[in-house]
Amino acid sequence: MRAWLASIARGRRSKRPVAVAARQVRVSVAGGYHPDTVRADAGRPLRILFHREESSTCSEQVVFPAFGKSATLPQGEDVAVDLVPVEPGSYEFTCALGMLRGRLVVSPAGDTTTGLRQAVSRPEVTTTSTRRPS
Ligand SMILES: [Cu+2]
Repeated sequence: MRAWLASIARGRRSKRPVAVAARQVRVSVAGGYHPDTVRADAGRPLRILFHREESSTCSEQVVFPAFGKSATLPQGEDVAVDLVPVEPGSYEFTCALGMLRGRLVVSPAGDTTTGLRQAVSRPEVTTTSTRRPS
């Protein structure tokens, strides 16, 4: 049954590979990253648009070590960093020398409850309404 469901899920995904729109997030850079936490879903393309609002050379580079990606951020320009996070988890992004720090938090695929998960996982919120009357 599990394998069957998994094969259906796989089939659906391979039939419509472009159905998942990229999530786009803007991050401004000025003495740090604002916001400093970016959320993403595993398997869903992510575009982070960095906008550096300062001339300090400290923040001229942004590096995503876990993804082998980096970008130069000219002052006052939008620079896109495109990623496809595969594994759920928490990943750091930093300036070239690691002084400025941000975080990319990747939720498991199909998890649409990002940000609500804490509330949902509380026992008193767990619903019993899906249980069939016997
Ligand atoms: Cu720096």
